[in-house]
Amino acid sequence: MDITEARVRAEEVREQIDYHNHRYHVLDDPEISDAEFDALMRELVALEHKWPELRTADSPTQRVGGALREGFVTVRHRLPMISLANAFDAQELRGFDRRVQSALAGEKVAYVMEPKIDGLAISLIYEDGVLVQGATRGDGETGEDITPNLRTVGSIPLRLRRDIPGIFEVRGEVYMPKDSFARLNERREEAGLPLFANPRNAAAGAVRQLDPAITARRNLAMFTYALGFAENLKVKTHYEALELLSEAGFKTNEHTRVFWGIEPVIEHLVAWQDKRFDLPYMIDGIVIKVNYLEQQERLGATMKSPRWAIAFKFTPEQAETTVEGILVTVGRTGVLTPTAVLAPVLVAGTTVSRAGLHNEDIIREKDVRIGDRVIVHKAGDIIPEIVRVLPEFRNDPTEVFSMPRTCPSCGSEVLRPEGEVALRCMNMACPARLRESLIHFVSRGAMDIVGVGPSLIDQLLARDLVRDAADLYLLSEGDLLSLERIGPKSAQNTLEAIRKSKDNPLYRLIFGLGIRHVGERAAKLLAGHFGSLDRMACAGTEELSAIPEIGPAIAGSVHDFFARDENRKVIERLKNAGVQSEEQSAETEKPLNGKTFVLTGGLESLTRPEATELIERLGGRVVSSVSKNTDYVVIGKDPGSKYQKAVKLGVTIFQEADFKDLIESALR
Ligand code: 0OX
Repeated sequence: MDITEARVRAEEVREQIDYHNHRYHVLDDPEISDAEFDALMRELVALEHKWPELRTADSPTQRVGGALREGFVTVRHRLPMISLANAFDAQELRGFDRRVQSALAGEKVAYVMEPKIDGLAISLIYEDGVLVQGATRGDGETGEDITPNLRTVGSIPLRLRRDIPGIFEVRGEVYMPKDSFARLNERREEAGLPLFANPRNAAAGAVRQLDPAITARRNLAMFTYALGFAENLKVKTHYEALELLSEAGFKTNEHTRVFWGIEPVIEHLVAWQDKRFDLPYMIDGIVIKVNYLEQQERLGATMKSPRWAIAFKFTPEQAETTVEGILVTVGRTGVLTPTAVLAPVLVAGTTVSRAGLHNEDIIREKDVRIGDRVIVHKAGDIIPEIVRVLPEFRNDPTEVFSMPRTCPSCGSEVLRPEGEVALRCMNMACPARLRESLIHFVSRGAMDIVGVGPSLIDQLLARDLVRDAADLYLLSEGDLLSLERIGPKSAQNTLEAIRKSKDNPLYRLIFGLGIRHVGERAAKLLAGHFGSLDRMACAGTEELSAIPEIGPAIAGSVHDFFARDENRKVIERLKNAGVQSEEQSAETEKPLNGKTFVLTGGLESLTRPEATELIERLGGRVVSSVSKNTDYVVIGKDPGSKYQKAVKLGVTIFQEADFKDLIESALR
């Protein structure tokens, strides 16, 4: 391949990546697997690596990296980013409508209702269709330039899908989906870091990272809801503006509706009271906007907010209940976690009967005591928490809660390691720790052993059939049949799932071992670096912390883990049981992974079976007929109708020489 061909191919791949990125992040309707998407990305990275002059600012490869910065630059908004006035009940909405009507001399008014996303307002600027700047709202006049961070957000197009020349500004809200927020806080709790109170704070923290690679991992998204500075765009209504945004490749909210007059708007609000909890992102109200832009212009704005829009704010969902007890459990790393047991109460759509108290400091700070009346809410609509105690209801003398000084499971003394907020049971053989370690080992992100869950593990422990993870691989059918509620069929399935897990990729085993601070991502980095558990076990902290993204905390705990005899023994036994502890030449690493080829005509330098063998060895697939899903058609002498079809469908065509180039560069 020469540079001219590479340029054409790079653009082709970019178009495909943009297309699939849009399907995944904006339409929520992917057409290809992650592995196929990764393969496209790798092809583009390879092309841009070989010919750096092909790298463009709007290339999808620019989403991931970005250099570390020292601070943010302030930018002035072309048009101020004003905020919305609030309404809290139907009467206030009717007041808003009266003001609108009287300013428009009683004209009929159509209103657009859209969910009010609880995130951060952002402005994006495109120049001739390419994203050139992304900034925070700041004080409305000036904000901070956070372009490299926003480039990592999958639902923000790096180039527009519609031809819009000149300067084009859009506005919207960057947010963190509820499930990403919950996972982030879980990981932070495990690492002993302070938790985010809600998805908005978590998103704010993510976009203000000086290292865009961190933003990239926080899984942010963006809804756009308005045009900013946009000349020569002929739209009459706000709703049309949203349609235009959607065509240009932005994510707009699917729950947007238009109503004539304020009464239907008020009626529709009722449905939202419940519906909001079913959304995968947090909303804190509904925005109501006058639909006709010409009417918007006549209404204008006050110093603070537009007269043509208002935010109906939901009252935050809180409920009152009683703390019936405080339960202390022991996690797999030995951390003692207190949880408040509550009299069941309905909050944000579900019944809540537990609330995490995190650690002793937080219990002291909130002064939660058994028997207290408390206000509860759900952080990010999902995680139940005690907001505050109502001390006025404390009548009987109550005791300040203290964490136990011994482990509630094994009775050994607990310690509070220096600089940590958590108490820990240090006994490696503690039954509660063992139980949690096993549950973690078999869990989905780790060894993913379907059918082995907490209740089976409890039974296996109670009967002394397992004492560590390696014992799972020694279980017999008879062992399983001796347990309650297990028949021959389910025993067979369970044994099969256990057996299958032996061939898992190495990172799953590393993650499953439950080494402190080693989450799924660190496990992948370690597996990628060492390629084998034995090599990893021999590494010193220096080598470990030299791996990009592996900090001293992870390096230290990996080193400590392998220094312990009992851990080395379990690993030896896992290996003896046949569990893979080496990285296999992973599917995902093959250069032609996910690529389909069609061969047509006679090849001169190699036979068909040889060509097929080469393609398959590199992860590709050879199929017999050409379709729009075919990646390459290789043509030899006297190609048949497959060649015509490839031309018609626009599939990339390789002459034999190109094909050999591709194979050679892939084999290197
Ligand atoms: C939101 C949201 C915020 C544009 C004109 C005045 C305010 N958080 O979802 N703001 C606006 O509108 C801006 N719309 C929204 N949907």
